[in-house]
Amino acid sequence: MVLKVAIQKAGRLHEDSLKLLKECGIEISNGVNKLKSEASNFPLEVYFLRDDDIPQYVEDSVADIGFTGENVVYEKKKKVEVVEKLGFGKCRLSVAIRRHEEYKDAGFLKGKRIATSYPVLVRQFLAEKNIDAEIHEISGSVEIAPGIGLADAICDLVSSGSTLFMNGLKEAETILHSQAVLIKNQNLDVTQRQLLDTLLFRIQAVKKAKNNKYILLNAPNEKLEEIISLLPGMKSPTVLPLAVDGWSSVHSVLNENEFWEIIEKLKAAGAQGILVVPIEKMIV
Ligand code: PRT
Ligand code: ZN
Repeated sequence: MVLKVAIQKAGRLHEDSLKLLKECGIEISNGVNKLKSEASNFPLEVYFLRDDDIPQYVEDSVADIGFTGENVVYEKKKKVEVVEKLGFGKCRLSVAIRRHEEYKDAGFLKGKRIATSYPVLVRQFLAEKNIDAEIHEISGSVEIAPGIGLADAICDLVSSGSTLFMNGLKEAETILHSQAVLIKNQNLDVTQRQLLDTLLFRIQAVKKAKNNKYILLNAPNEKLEEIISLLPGMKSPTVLPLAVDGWSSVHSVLNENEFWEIIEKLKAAGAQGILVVPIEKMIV
């Protein structure tokens, strides 16, 4: 019995999807040019597909699970379940208009022509706002539509914003925040579910490790109490005596979000020789 996973064949999610599997200790034999590949040390088969097709293949049990963008999952409306956000492929689906125009709210779109590759999500957005507008579905290069007079506005994926800028457009409103997610078929059997749980356990350990850093520092003993109070740690920080009298080495784990703030406070409290080390896996 193997678990069949669908990942993007080529494109923005391909490398990160393979990298995540690798970080989970899963070795995929090369052969990206093939449709299918196998893991040598985990009961996993990898199918390389177009991102847009992945929800359909997972719904139809051609693949048991898949890595694809939330934008694709919600646009395609297939019967699949989102199991886990994967932390890469981050972008947003936004309405954009010509740079010199003013957008106060979605009322701007009333009676306008909107070009997009996401007709389902745009229609849903317009319905929520109670706005009548014309949707022009196009499959690529949506950002050139206003320039050639095909549309008054667009709705497309944005990450850095440079594509919009280069086409004389500006982002007006975000309708969806998206990232790569793991989706699963709704009818997995017991063995498939067990394999998925094993994979998920590893994915979560990798994700958690990425959001945390291991920190080591030296502290004068009279400042230890204050320094320890600044550190969360997994349980509590580790404190070891240094070879020099009156000093200790303190080890702990810090979350990325509060990292800089705590480092500043540690320095102010007298911590020295602060080392910050990436964590590879984190199991709590
Ligand atoms: O062949 P296949 O169908 O598999 O690939 P594709 O061309 O449809 O998809 P691809 O590889 O471009 O994107 C795959 C997934 O990556 C998307 O479904 C999103 O979930 C995610 N993603 C993240 C993005 C972006 N960021 C992104 N910036 N997908 C597309 N873009 C495009 C956007 O459409 C626009 O043209 O990049 C341009 C904007 O980028 P910025 O940086 O200029 O703002
Ligand atoms: Zn695609």
